[in-house]
Amino acid sequence: MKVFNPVRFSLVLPCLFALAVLWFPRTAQAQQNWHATVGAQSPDMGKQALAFLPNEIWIHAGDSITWTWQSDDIHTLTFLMPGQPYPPDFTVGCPGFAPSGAAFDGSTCVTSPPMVTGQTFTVAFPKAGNYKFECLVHNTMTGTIHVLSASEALPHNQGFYDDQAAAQRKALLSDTGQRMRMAMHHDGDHNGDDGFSVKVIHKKYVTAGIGEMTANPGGTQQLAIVRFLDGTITIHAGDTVEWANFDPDEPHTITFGPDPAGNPFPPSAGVTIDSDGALHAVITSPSQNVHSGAILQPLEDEAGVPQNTLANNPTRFRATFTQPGTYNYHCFFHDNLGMVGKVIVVP
Ligand SMILES: [Cu+2]
Repeated sequence: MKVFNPVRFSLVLPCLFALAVLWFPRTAQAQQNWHATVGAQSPDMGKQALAFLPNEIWIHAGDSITWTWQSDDIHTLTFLMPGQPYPPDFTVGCPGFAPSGAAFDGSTCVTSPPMVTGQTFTVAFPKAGNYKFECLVHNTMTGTIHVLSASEALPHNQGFYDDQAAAQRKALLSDTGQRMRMAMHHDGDHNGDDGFSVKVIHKKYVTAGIGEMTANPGGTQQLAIVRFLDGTITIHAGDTVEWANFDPDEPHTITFGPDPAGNPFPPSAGVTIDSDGALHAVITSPSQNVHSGAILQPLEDEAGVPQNTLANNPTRFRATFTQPGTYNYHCFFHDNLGMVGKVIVVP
């Protein structure tokens, strides 16, 4: 019969504690889970930070990162294979979508599905390397993960990245200055009665989105104001309204009636092109369905790639209203964030 020995047993617990103290910090260091965020927005959703916050993180091989989404504009978190072409359609993934917890080592692409506020996605990084990541919906949203070997020291801790994310979020969402002023200058009735302008067709202007792009060593981030500025306007029958996009990247549409069933980028039938390249529709009734198609800034030209022209990417849409009435419109891409407007046509 085994006899209970109080002296020897009393040594067991302290020894276990000592082992735990020595062992747990090392495993935590060897396989740390980091946290970062995807997107951010103002309370009214009108300002969207199209950004990974922060967008540059140093970790050890074997660590993982959990991203939490913080906007109602959709984003993906995507690691393409180095050199892989940027996929043309985010709905099909890179191709396909990975489950949360997937490992990325550069040999196979890993992407989350498009996600919104509150959703999370974890990626594990088993192999040292420098990995670019991006959003398949917004190609101006990029970042870099530096995966170091376990023997190397890391430059920052989680607290640093939390502070950096907060600072970047604040900087992006409060950044309205110059573009906002330009847009206000752009708004209004430039019909020539100030004595300076050339006499032009009686026309009113609406700003369809404003944006600003910024960069840091980790990648690019963007503010997008997904609003029609002075989007509710009153005009006379026969007047023309011009919508212009001031965003470096985000497409917007001016859509009267239901959304088009298929591809939202081309305009609906009957939309013509003015001699200066702007799209133009004539709207004769509040029940008429008219879709501008996407108005957006042409992408930057790259060496060896055919020039991106205004013909492929109109930045302006005009509509001439012939009859009095109330004409509600919205942006195909951003009406869920509140991007809507109204043209009131009086006799
Ligand atoms: Cu829009």
